[in-house]
Amino acid sequence: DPYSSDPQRHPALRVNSQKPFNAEPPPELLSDSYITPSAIFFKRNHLPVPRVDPASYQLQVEGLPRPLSLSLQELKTRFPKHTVTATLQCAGNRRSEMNKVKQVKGLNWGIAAISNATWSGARLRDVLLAAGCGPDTAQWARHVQFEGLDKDVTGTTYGASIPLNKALSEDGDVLLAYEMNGEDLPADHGYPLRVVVPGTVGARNVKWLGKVIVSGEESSSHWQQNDYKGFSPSTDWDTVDFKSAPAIQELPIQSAITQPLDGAMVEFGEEVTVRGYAWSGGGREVVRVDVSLDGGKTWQVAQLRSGEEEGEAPAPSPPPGRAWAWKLWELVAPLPPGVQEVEIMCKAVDSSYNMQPDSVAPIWNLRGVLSNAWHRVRVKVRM
Ligand code: MTE
Ligand code: MO
Repeated sequence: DPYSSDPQRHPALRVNSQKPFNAEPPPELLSDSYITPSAIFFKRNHLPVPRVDPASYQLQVEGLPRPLSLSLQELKTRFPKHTVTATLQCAGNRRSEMNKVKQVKGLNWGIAAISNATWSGARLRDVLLAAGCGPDTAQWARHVQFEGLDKDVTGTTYGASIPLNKALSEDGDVLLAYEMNGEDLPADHGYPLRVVVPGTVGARNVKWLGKVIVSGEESSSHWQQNDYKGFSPSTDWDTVDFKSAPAIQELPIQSAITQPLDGAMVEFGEEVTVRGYAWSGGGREVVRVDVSLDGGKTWQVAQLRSGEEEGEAPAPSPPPGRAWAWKLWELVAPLPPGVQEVEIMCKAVDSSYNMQPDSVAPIWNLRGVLSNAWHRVRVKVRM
């Protein structure tokens, strides 16, 4: 069993698939802490977790004038340590809502294939510069490919790529991370080294990183070429042409309600506390979350939280274009009078005034990715 050396996991996780291991935390745990504890951070593995010996580990850096082979020690000592708080979201987060419209192919994620952590490591930019990346490189190179050390039975490794300009940008904050939440990366999250590409879809944040290749081409991997792309609702598996759509990089604006849960009971005459998360890709800051308790007739603006402690002074706004972390939000409001059931909905707005679509059908796609319609939960009122 290639999965026999997979690590132990937290029992609170909701398991979507055991082998490979895919799991998300219960939504109400997600909004309990601004920084998601690593143990309940969502886990998305395509393959068995490789066990990597940190003493003999070497990262290969190829495609540049001075190819490098770097030990973990060299990565930690030759390059300044940089820390970034960044939210990771799987392209398939909230896929289950697409499944309700029409069957899609993929893991049936709820609303918690998203989590927020503090990552530390060397800047990818610094490593590429050390390998001789310079003005000449931009003449021919466009992409940075990543290869994981996790393999399928045929020996094929997980792989993905990002645009070279994201990797080289001083404001891109792309990390070769060896720490998550102040500790060594856990096995499930890429020990000993992973790429963290803030603002970019989970799939490009390659774990158990073995190789970095600067190239004129995108990664040729299945996950870059024939997966993680968006299509029209009318595209089906007979007509889909994966070459016709770009690989997902930055994700669109997203928000969801983590409390109350769908189907919960609330007491008549009491106020209801609505909580959730909101995040946008590409470093676009969430500037507002609107919540409706009456099916969208009226909206109230939620309180946004971008720090750990309730009542703590809010963290200073990140520089424009570098808002990598989510905001948690809360609204306490009376229930509308005279109703037995309430539909609560939320929608977020980012700094480019991007907003979420109101319904799923117009954004439905065969792979169930980019599911970011207004999130709705129904609660019953006990009279
Ligand atoms: N990297 C490797 N090597 N293998 C993988 O299966 N899964 C990707 C990405 N990096 C994956 C990988 C996907 S699709 C996602 S959403 C994120 O890792 C999930 O990261 P997490 O498990 O740390 O939450
Ligand atoms: Mo993913």
